Amino acid sequence: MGLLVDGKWQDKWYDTKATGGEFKRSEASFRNWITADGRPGPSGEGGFAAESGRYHLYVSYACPWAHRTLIFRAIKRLEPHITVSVVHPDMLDKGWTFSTDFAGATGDALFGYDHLHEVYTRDTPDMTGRVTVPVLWDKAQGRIVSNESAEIIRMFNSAFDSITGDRQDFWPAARRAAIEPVNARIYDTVNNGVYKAGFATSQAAYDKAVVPLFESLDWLEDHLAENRFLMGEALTEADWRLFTTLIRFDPVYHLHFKCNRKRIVDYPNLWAYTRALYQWPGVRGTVHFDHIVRHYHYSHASINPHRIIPINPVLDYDAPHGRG
Ligand SMILES: N[C@@H](CCC(=O)N[C@@H](CS)C(=O)NCC(=O)O)C(=O)O
Repeated sequence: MGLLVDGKWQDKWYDTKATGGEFKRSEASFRNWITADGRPGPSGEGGFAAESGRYHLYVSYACPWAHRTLIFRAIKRLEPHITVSVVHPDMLDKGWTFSTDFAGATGDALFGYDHLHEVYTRDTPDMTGRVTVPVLWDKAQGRIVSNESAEIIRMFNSAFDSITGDRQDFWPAARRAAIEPVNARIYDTVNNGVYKAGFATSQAAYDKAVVPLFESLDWLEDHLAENRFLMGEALTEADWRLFTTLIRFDPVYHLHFKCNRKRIVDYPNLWAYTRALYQWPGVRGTVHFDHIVRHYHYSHASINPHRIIPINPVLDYDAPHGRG
């Protein structure tokens, strides 16, 4: 784990000393948008028109943020139009790598690089910042479009609709105002909450993260008793953003990140909801438990110094969910 400083790779772990033991996630650095006609999106520059075969996605199957983009690529029928490279699950001193000695790790299909940081410096030779997945690459201009998953899923939601003919809308204009506060709470206390609990290096920082995490899971459990999805009958991006954390919770976060008041299987509604989303057409194939379990336990030496991969519960995500 490390970062780029003036285009050079430096092996450094997150510095939690300056923040009283709290893990602070940095902002993504590339924020352009693919749009149907190449006009600029809400941030960044224009010139990224939706075209079949033009864009490439770099992902880790382990990463919940990258997983969102893979889900949208699958459910919006973008698989024939956007190519993918999958990094190796081990993120060690050189960061994400393109080693292929793990089933499903593809290597770098575009440049044959060994490390993901080389993709970042191909765009910005003197880049300073973190090297994260997902990365959306424009083959036509030879540059990064975006490395912010929340925005990549919104591009995938609509920019390619006239190419794919798929008009499903997971971010409908009429519901955006209702989706935003739900996303914000889930991001802060659940998606990022598990990381804040797991990477905390003080008791106070851990407590500050883990208590709101379980308050939010209790709230979601109640909400899902009355509602099929977070926004009622409509399946939206808010559900997919929550799902990638729920699917990792029992195999990883419960033990590795010390989020162990309860497991998802202990919440009847959340557990059935997780299975319903897992069984949604196209989604199962985006879930790779081998990468998920290996990545966290093997990569975070500060949490699991002997890199022992735990046996883990056997969970049946294919069991009938009874939620419509
Ligand atoms: N804001 C980014 C966060 C992505 C992110 O933090 N990805 C993690 C993997 S789960 C990563 O690549 N971390 C490497 C690092 O921080 O050095 C997004 O949602 O796209």
